[in-house]
Amino acid sequence: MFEYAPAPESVRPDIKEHYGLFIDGEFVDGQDVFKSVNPATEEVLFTVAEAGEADVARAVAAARRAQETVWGPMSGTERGKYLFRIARLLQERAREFAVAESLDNGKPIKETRDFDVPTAAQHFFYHAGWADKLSYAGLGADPKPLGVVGQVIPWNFPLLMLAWKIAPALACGNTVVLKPAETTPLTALMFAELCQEADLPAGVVNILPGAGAAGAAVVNSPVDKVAFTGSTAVGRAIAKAVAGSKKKVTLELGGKAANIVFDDAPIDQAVEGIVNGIFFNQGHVCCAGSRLLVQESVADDVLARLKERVSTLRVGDPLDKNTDIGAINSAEQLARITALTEAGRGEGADVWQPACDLPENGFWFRPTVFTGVQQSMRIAQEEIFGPVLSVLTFRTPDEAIAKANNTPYGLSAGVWTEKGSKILWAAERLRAGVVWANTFNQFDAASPFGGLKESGYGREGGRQGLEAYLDV
Ligand code: TXE
Repeated sequence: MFEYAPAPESVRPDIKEHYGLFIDGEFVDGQDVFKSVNPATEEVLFTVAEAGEADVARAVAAARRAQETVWGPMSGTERGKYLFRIARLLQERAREFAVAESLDNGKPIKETRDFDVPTAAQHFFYHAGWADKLSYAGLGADPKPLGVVGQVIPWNFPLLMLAWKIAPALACGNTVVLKPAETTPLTALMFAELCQEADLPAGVVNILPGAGAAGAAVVNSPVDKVAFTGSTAVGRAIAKAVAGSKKKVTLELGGKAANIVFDDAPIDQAVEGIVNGIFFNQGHVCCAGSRLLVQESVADDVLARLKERVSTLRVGDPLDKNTDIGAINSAEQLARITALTEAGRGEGADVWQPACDLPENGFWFRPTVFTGVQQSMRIAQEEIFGPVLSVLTFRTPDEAIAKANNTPYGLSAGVWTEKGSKILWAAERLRAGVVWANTFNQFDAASPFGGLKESGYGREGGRQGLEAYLDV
């Protein structure tokens, strides 16, 4: 996608022993301190200040001042220059960010190196280009920023979710108070340092680490808009909290995507797509292809090839370039995955895992494939958010669509077939915000992303993503 600035392979990020909250351009103390742990070793990586209500209030006031006096009145051309500068600095420090993300999150370095960091940089480049062209976005002649935006993000793509939130908000002339997830604040804090390096005016970006209480404080503060990515339960609580206020809200929540393999699909290609769909990022992906729907006539063949392929996946050290599946992000998430997997066994599904050694310390889960899955089972309905695939079969295309749509979610889906007409037929019937055909997990800053049903509302990316940050 983008060329990296040359850097030695062994580059290590300069991780500080302690980070403060980033408010009004400076690192300051918070109400408390918490630890961030490397999920692959359980060692403490650093300590970080935790934001309380008073800190959030100070950050929102700083963001308000910056929005009204500097960032809002600034020309789009000038704002774009800052965003380009941020994008270039991210590229220059790409190796460092990739290693830091793998250490704090547990995901494999080949993913942070080839996906998370370059895609985050791309998001800033893309939105830098919009900053002086908002009147051409087809959203009205003179769209205005909303003001101060409160943003709460999850731990599965810490830097990328930050980019998805901050880049469009800033391009549109808003300022930001962002709370990263409690288990993965590192790259957000490094991004704060990068904002200083870019000479971004104080108060335009504020980063406030903390847990759910800090997130709730951001949601309840006098911001003009709330943007959230996370669980459906918290999304629901946020929608209730802002109901009746002037605050706008967009929610990107969970998913239970169907990856549908028809009998005329290119099977080897489909198997790669199934593996990528569920095992990318340990399955900590809202749009993960967590349900495989395979046509009965090819099911045995697909499953045999799938198991063979899954047996080759390497589980282990996130910093090893050959690792395919890294650490589970936290003990809590490991417990959730384990509990749902046990529920699948209990409900009578057949479980298969390849033999592989797991490191002694840290949080790990073997790639897991459930067959004999019924639609009513919890593993067919609930988001597991781990490397666990539930396989169901179908006989006719109509049955495939009915099964695919039979969950509370509607974020994404995949279709594998030789026939273009079947792709269009399926895409029209699938209740999902994103449908991939003969591929999976493809993202582009120019392409709007978001869900239907309990997967939330609003779009991120593309021209449509700007609408969430403008009065039009
Ligand atoms: O999510 P939470 P968790 C799903 C996935 C996972 C489950 C639980 O199924 O197994 O959610 O994960 C902040 N007000 N997804 O517990 O709690 C929190 O601090 C405001 C799907 O980690 O939703 C963090 O910053 N904020 C998902 C963020 O919300 C609150 C990504 C997400 O945490 C809050 C993550 C509150 N009351 C989990 N409570 C996706 N869509 O990609 C917590 N937070």
